[in-house]
Amino acid sequence: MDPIKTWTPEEQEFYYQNAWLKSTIGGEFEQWCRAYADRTAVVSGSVEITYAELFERVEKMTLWLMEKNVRRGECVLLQMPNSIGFIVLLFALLRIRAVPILALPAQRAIDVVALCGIAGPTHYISADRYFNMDYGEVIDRLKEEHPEIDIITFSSENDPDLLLTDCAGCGSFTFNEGNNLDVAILLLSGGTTGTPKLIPRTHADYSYNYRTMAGITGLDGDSVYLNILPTAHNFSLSCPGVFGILSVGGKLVIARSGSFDEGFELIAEHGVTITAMVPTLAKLWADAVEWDEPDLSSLKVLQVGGARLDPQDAVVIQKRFGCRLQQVFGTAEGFICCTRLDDSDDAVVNSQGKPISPYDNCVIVDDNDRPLPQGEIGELLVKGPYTIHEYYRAGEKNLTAFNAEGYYRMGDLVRMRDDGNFEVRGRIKEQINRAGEKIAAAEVETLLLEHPCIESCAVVPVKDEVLGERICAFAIGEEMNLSEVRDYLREKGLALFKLPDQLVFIDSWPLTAVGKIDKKRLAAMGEDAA
Ligand code: OOB
Repeated sequence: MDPIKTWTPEEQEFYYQNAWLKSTIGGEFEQWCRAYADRTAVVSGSVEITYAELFERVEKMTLWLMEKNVRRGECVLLQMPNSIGFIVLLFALLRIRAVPILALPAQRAIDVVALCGIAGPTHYISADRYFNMDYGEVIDRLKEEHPEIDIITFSSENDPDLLLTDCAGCGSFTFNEGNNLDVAILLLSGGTTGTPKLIPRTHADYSYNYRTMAGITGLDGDSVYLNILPTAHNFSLSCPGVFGILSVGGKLVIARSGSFDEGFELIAEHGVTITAMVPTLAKLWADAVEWDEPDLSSLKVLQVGGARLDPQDAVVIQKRFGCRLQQVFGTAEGFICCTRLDDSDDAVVNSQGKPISPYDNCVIVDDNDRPLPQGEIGELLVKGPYTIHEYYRAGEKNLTAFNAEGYYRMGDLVRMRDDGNFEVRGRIKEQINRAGEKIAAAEVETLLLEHPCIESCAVVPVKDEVLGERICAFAIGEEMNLSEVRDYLREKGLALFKLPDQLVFIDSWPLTAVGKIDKKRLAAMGEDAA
């Protein structure tokens, strides 16, 4: 791995005194497993393993990966569905001090190939199939374009729960702690550009992230966390997520899907106390509660985040789930804001809460980066003990993503209420938030422009009852229908969640005063055209 830009020596000294530990995540993992050895660590399907068993599996996996030439300091691209195997692989890589790049299961060949081009991983590790995804295409493309990468694929046919118990290497492994300001993990950015960006999170900052969230959500050894969203996403990995629950000796329950049938059963069976969802899913489950009447009495906290939650939905969701709602507004780049369990109902329903760390620096600025007076809406800039200073190997893109003082530009429009809670009011980055999944308009536009019938195009978010926002593509050119366009983009390898939901052909572009395509007008036109 190349070195990355982190905190100044002064900041480091301050954070080591006030926020960070000296350990790495792999070292902390060993401490948890020793301290909570006999407790249940992970449940998946009919399998339950204790912390001691989890540690043993990770040790065996570590040796197995080393036999496959996985090395300290090298990147390894992981694209695994939620499973015990994923958790075991993740900790094994962290103990070797190889750097996992966490691709989402739904990402396809273009993304995976692009990520490999940037980070140069030595290995790609995935399952062969996952729901309607077949990784054959990804693997073929990788073999063609990156023959230097070793590919490891696990068959879900013989091992449907992806327990990966067969991966047991021989010999012994000596764990080597090392510097905890090294990169621990590379997360994927939601993206605003055509190519994906990699977020380098260090051991010190990522650990601070999950430990702080574990404290705020009141986790302890009796807590049971249900993992529904992709484990590779920051929300479910570290806010407090998988890492947070394991850090306190609680129980992690892995759901196979986002379906409420399965979820309700898991909550009742395992006494789930906390889970995290995106608004769309929370709304769906809240409706199902009405007619299914599940036993959700063990639930204490329902975290909802990743996309805007309508206040009216917040009220209904909190009532139907019968537990405390926590709104979470955060980013994989670091900064997290959330409502607290003892906040007023007004704050929980109408705001996205406060920063999780007293050391987060937040500024709300106007178009010229000038700080705005209290109460006004502007772009949120952030800096602090767990927010990155640059994307990995992103060159010029870092110049626009951060300002001269090293603040990360969230691209979100926010307002701070008088009680100090943030309200997310909109977005300036060209991104579509489709049910919590982030799509860079530029990525879809670039592919559309390659079609011979399309002369010019613009992709915008359009308000949607079910998805929050849908992807609407506007185009000038020879008319085609939506399914033709979707087939074409699918053929090009675009992930299913990034395919346009709506297509509108127009004759000329509405323009802003400075002559840019007026995307706000387009969004309104998309709403009217539906
Ligand atoms: C989470 O992380 P990302 O990296 O997938 O996306 C970050 C972006 C934010 O900049 C914002 O545009 C949007 O997602 N967002 C929200 C939101 N939470 C995230 N917009 C409105 N309301 C919210 N509550 O999405 C993420 C990471 C950690 C925890 C929670 C969410």
